[in-house]
Amino acid sequence: MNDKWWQSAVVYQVYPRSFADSDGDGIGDLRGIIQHLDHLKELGVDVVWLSPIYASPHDDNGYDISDYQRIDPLFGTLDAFDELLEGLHERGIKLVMDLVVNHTSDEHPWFVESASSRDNPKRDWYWWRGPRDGAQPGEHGAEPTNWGSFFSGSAWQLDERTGEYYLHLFSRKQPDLNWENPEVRGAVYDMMNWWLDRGVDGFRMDVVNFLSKDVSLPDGVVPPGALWGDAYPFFAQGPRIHEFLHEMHERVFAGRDDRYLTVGEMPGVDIAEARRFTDPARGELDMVFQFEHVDLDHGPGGKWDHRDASVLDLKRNLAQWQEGLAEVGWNSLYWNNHDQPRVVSRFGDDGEHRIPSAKALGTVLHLMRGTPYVYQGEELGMTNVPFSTIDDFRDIETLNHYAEAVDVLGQPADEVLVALRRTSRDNARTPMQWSDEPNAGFTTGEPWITVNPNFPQVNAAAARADADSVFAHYRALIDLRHRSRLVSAGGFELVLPEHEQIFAYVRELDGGALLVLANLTGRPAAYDVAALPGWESAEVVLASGGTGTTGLTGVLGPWEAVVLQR
Ligand code: TEU
Repeated sequence: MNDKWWQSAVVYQVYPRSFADSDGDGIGDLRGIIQHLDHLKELGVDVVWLSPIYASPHDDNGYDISDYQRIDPLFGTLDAFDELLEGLHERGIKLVMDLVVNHTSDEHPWFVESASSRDNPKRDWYWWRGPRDGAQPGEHGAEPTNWGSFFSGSAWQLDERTGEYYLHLFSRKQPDLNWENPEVRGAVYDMMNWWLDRGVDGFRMDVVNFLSKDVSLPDGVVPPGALWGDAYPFFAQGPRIHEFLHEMHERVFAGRDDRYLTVGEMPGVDIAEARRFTDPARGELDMVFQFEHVDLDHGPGGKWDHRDASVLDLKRNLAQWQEGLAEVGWNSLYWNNHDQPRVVSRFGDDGEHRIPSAKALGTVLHLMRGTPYVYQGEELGMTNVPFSTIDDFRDIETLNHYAEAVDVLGQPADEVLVALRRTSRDNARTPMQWSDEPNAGFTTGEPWITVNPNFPQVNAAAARADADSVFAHYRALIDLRHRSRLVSAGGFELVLPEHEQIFAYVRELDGGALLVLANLTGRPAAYDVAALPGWESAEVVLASGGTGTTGLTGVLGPWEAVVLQR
């Protein structure tokens, strides 16, 4: 594969609600982002992915869109948007928008029309079905299928007026669009072209592997102890998904140059499918977000059911993806986004070893093959949040889960809270910590969600002034990817594969090689230098421990990471 620009690029995700508030209403906005562009420039990222800023009732913080071509007044205006785009482009940074077209808001005019009567011309733009055979609308168990929503409860909502149910894989305010209908697809492609013509550089596509459903809508198997059937086989990688994504490519990107980036968010996708989605010869997507490594600490009961993931689990899984996409396809590399708890609290150590563990995790991620994504605050080693009561949470998934677990399943509230503190998406959504000023410098008003109380220690002003900070280390990692084709294009080989503490791999290209060695535990880790032949006198190009690192010593300190080149 010829080098593509995004192989040596790093993407930074901005979650606008929590990035920076310029007008004191407690909610981040576009001008707030504009005021902090130099932070991104200094970090050295190539692309910003902006989570949704479109008009929305904010049932799911903007992932419920009521107008794809308007900016929500909470965030600003189209003028402010153009200014942001210009400010980024002036700094050589591209802007990728969030594309949320598996569903709209129920307040989108398309849905309002669709719901207005059974014979409305837009009725078929969404998934409408009558009650199950013989059942009355609204009756217990009358839903057309036994599918559950990601946000608890049934995936079907009865519309009293027309006596039919509509499908919503997420909240009831996020009805699923019917991609079988060519008018729906055409309307989406027009909207995408409108944004690209305005100057944006691509799209991150929300749950894009869910667009094609099995139109017979079968019931799912109900797992033991679960309330709902498992519908995943009927909406993920559905029968027409590759056709739809290829059509989108043809209708939106094919006639343009190759400055754009497309990344598909794909919960549950496996290696074989990911290879198909990203095979350049097929003309679908540039890369995917897969979920296997961030699902490793989920038990049989799903995301709220924690199990420990070992270093072996993590590195084996990441290495499988490296090998699986080695010849064909491309992967995204991420630990964090707005849906995941903070990596330093999850796979690292957010206490004594916060800084070295954040650096070690960043190192092993960034130097693999793929395009790394940094989620706002990750470059500071931001941590999970000590939420005290259910009233501290804001996320619909979290709040609905709490209500269902406590009220329907009768689980003890304090146990459910323990799971929320560990896993809730709100851990990623507290305000960006800019400084040690009130509210971490995020807002002069009352923040929409609590600020992590560790902001006096963990903040951008302190990190930018400290040569040994997580920020400085992320800068160095990004710089290394820019400079080294070993990182952007080299092959990948796992070394010390059975080591229970160390994640180590070699990147090789044209006779040169990089060795990445990281201890992903808080205990010293000894290794056999003889198992790494040829690396004894290699040069250290990057180390998490700062200065004084001297190549292969046979032992790594707690969370120590070192990168050698020969
Ligand atoms: O997320 C899709 C998704 O399946 C999950 O990661 C989801 O966030 C949830 O945690 C599952 O347990 C995307 C967006 O990233 C997310 O913010 C939205 O809420 C969701 O789609 C609906 O648009």
